[in-house]
Amino acid sequence: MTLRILYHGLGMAGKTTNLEKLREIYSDYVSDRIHQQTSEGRTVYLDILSLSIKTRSGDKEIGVELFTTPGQERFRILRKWIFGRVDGLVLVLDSTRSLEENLRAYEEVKEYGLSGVPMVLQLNKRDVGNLSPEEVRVAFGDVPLMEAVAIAGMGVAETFRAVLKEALNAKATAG
Ligand SMILES: Nc1nc2c(ncn2[C@@H]2O[C@H](COP(=O)(O)OP(=O)(O)OP(=O)(O)O)[C@@H](O)[C@H]2O)c(=O)[nH]1
Ligand SMILES: [Mg+2]
Repeated sequence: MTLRILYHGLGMAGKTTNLEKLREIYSDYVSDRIHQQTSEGRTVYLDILSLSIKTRSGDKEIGVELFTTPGQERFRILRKWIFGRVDGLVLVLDSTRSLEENLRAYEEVKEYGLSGVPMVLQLNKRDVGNLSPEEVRVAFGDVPLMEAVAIAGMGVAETFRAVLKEALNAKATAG
């Protein structure tokens, strides 16, 4: 079984940083990795981080492919391909941007037909931003919400574990 987990959010929200930190945290489990970036460090096509992890009981190995959407407008056309099959979604919210701006990223999720995909929210850039978790909860309701400082690695593994759990639960329910 391979699970595909998409990190989506506004440009510069911290999607690539999440994958970078996960690559460090799960370095023993990394099977492959692609990162294509512009000279300014923005993601061009996408990042892929491929992990091979064991279930809690240790009897099964599952592949997890993590990928991010490129935030820059000029790469918008690529997103239709990227949004193909997705088992779990992390919506990376940028605390330095308004709720309205962040909600635009969620509109894209719906536009691309992913509103039924298991989702968790990551409220990133807690070290510099003011967007409040309460405000986010009002907008999104009962969706799991993790606060993070991705550049410091805080909340990164927690977010990953949360989305993995949601994705696995959904798979188990679907049979
Ligand atoms: N202060 C602060 N900066 C962060 C945090 N997370 C990421 N950044 C910075 O924000 C910038 C953008 O981060 P990326 O991870 O490249 O963002 P992205 O969402 O992949 O951006 P695109 O690929 O262009 O869509 C970088 O300079 C990061 O170092 C955080 O928690 N706090
Ligand atoms: Mg990126």
